[in-house]
Amino acid sequence: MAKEPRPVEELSIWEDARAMIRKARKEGIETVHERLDQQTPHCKFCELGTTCRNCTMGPCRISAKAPRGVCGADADVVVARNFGRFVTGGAAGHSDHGRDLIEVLEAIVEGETKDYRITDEPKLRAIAAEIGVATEGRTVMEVARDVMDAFYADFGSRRKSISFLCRVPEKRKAIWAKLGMTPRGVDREIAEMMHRTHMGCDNDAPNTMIHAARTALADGWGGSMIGTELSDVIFGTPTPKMSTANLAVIKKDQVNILVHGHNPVVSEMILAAAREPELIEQAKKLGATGINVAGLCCTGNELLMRQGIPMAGNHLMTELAIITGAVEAVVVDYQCIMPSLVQISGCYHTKFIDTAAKARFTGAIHFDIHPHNAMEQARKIVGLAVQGFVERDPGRVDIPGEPVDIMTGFSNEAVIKALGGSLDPLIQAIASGDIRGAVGIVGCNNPKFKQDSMNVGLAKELIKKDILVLVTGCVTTAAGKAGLLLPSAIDQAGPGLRKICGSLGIPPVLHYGSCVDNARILQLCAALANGLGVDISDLPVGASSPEWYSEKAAAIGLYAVASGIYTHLGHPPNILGSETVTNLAVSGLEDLVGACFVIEPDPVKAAELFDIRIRAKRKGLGLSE
Ligand code: XCC
Ligand code: SF4
Repeated sequence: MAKEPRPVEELSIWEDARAMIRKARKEGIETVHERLDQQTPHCKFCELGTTCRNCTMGPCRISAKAPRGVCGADADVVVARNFGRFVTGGAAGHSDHGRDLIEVLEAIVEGETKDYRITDEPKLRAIAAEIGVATEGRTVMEVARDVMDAFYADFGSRRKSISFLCRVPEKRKAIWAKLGMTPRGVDREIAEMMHRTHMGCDNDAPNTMIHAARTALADGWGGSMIGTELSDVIFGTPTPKMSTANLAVIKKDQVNILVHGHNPVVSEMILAAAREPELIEQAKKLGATGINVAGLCCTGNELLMRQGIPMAGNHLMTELAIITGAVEAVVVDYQCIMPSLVQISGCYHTKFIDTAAKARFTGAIHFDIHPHNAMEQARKIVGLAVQGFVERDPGRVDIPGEPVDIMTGFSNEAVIKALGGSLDPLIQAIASGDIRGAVGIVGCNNPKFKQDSMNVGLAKELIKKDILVLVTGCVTTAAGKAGLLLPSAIDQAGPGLRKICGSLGIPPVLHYGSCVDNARILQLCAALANGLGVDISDLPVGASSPEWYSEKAAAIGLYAVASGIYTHLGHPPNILGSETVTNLAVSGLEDLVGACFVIEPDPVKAAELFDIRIRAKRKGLGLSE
C-alpha cells in the first residue's frame, strides 16, 4: 500500500523545491521523498549497526537474545567493523577522485593532452617546496613530474607518512604517532581496513576505530588534499567572485546543461565547450539565446569557485532540477548522483550523460572521457544538448522564482590576499574576540530531514554569536539561497563579525569549495595553529555536518575529529548498537585526540554547544571569553 504523501512544507524549506515536488506529484513522477516513504520503517538492526554480512556463516544479527554472531563477534566488533568499512568507502571516494587529478597532471607532463594545462605555476612551485621537491632553476614540467611522483607514492606502501604531513602541527603529529594513527599511504590504509574487517582479524573495537581514523586522515590530508591542490594547479586557484543560486538559474530561453558529480576534470571541459562560439551559434540557430551551464552538488561547487557558474542546487535539488522540464542534458562524473536521475530524465526530453568508466548508469548515454580526448568529447556532449533544445515541451516547463546572488571563491590564498598578505589580521581578530571562533558547516541533504533547515539554521545561529562560518559541499547552495553568502548578510551577524567582514566587504559565511575542499579548512586550521604555536585542538574552531548522508561525510567527520576539531552531526551514524563505539565517538576520542563527535538535531542547541566549546578553547588560549 502506498503511503499518503507527506506535505511539501515538511520536505524542504525552499519554495523552488516545494514547487517542483508538487509538479512531480501532479505529473506522477516519483522522487526521493516517496521512495523514502516506501523504505520506512528501516531495519532496526541495520540502523544500530548490528548486522554483519562479512561471511557466509552469517548473515548475523546481534541482539540481546543472540549476542554473538556465528563466529563469536559481539556487537562492539560488528559495529566497529561496519563503521570502519563505511568510513573507508568515503575515504576511497575522495581519494580516488584525488588520484584522477594526478593522472591528469601525468597526462600534462607526458604531453598526452592539449586540453589540460598547468594554470597556476606559482602554486605548483609552492606545493613542491612544501613537500620537499626541488624547484630552483627547474622547468615547470620538471617540478610537475616530481610532484606527480610524490603524490602517486602517497597512495602506495613505501612511505612512513603521506606528503602533506608537513602541514600538520608538531603536537598533532606526536598524538598520531603515539596512537598509531599516522596515515602512511592512502590505498594502504583503505586496503588494510578491508583486511582488518575480514572475519577473524581485528576483533577489538577501539583498535578498529583507531584505524578508521587513520584511514580518514589519509583522505583528509592525503587524497582530498591532493585533489584540491592539483585542481587549483590545473584549473586555477579560486578568487572571490559573484554568482547566483537556486532553480531559477535554469534559463527558459537557453540550452540548459547541468553538470553533476564531483570532479572538475569533466565539468571544466563541458563549460569550455559550451563557451565556444560555434556551439553557441548552433544553439541560436535552433531558437535558443545561448548555452547555460549550471552546477549541481560538488562539481558545481568546483566550477562555481573557479569559473563563477550558477548553482542550480544541492543534493535534494538534483531530481527537482530536471522536473523544471527545461534541462537539455545532465552530464555526470561520479558520486552522489542518484540513479533515479536516469528515470526522471526519461520523463522529459533530458539527456542523461555519464562520462566515467567507473560510474556507469543503466539507461544513460555514455561518453568515455580521458585527458587525451576530453574537449573533443565535451564538444559532442554539448552538441547533443543543443540538438535537444528543439525536443523541449514548452508546455511542461516551469522554472520557479528568481535567482539569489551569492559570493564565492574563498580559497586560503584568496583569504590571505584579502587580509593583506598573511593570516595575522585573522589571528588578531580572533584574539580580540571580534571573531570568536570559526565553524565549517559541510556536507549533504538527507530526505529524512527537512531540506536545509539545519544547514541554514545552524549557520544563522553561529554568525549571530560572532562565529565565522565556512561552508562547502551541499551546504553552499543552502547558505546561498538563504542570502548568507552575501556581504549584506553581516546584518544578521553579531557586532564583531559585522565589523570585520564589513571592513573587508566579505560575507560572514564564506564559500570554501567542494567536499574535497574541506582540505582547505584543514590547511587553514593547521596554519592558524602553527601561527599561534599550538595544536589544532587548542583552537576555537569546530565542524558540523547537520544533514549528512554519505560515507564521504562520515570520513570527513572522522578526519576532522582526528585532526583535533570538535565535530557536530545532526544525526548519528549507524553505531548506536555498540556502547563501546558510541562512547568512543562522543567522549572517549576527546581523551585520545582532543576532540570528539557531538550529535544534536536542533540547530539552536547545536550552536549553543559550539558556543560553549569555543568559550572554553578561547579561555585555554588565554583570550577573553
Ligand atoms: Fe554529496 Fe559532495 Fe554530500 Fe553533497 S555534500 S550530497 S557527499 S555532493 Ni559532500
Ligand atoms: Fe556472522 Fe561473524 Fe560471518 Fe559476520 S563475520 S556474518 S558476525 S559469522
